[in-house]
Amino acid sequence: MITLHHLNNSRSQRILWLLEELGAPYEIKRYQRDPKTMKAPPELRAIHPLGKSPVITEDGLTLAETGAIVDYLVETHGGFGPAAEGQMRWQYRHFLHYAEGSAMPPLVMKLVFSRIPAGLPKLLRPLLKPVFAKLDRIFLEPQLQTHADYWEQSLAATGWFAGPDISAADIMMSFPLEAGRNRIGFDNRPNCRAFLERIHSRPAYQRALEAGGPYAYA
Ligand SMILES: N[C@@H](CCC(=O)N[C@@H](CS)C(=O)NCC(=O)O)C(=O)O
Repeated sequence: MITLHHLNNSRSQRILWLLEELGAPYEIKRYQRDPKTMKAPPELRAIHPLGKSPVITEDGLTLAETGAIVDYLVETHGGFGPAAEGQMRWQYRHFLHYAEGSAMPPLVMKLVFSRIPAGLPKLLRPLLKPVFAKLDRIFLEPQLQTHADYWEQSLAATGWFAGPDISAADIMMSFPLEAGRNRIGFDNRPNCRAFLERIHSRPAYQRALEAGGPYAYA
């Protein structure tokens, strides 16, 4: 039986969703973020030295990192993997790695930049706030727009990221798009909006939400 070490309101929601899509038996061990720092509690470090979620344990295996867990679940349970042949197979691999490797870092930076000014000593705030605003404008925003344009274009052919049907690549990409809806904006990106509507209406997605508890991005 798989145990999912699930941190509330986190990337771990994707693993719950995949488990529900695959119909794999699992149990959840819950961890709550510190409401002030948003950090995971120290108990998660006892499971994996990085202390982050998601982590799964099964039969003596402890596995962290969403993409690796997705690979493990697709391989051990079948379904939601890449198309059998052709370029889409590699498109699937691309999005599996791209989601955390390239799309998430600037989205996380955007969140951090937006929070830093409020955490600074009061006297420094008026001095440093414009610095972060400028960094955001010249460094982060253009990158985020490039990523979101790429998503919009990638979804144009089929509405999915790697082929004619939903795959684990779409599950990996759900988190960047969910975070990107507010941090980048999809007003002029109908394919991204439709993707989110399509995934959010899936019964397995809904079951995963019920199992995982409050999730700010859905
Ligand atoms: N790239 C990793 C990121 C893991 C990660 O940063 N998880 C966040 C939740 S979204 C976390 O555990 N944050 C709590 C903390 O850093 O203390 C993955 O996809 O698994």
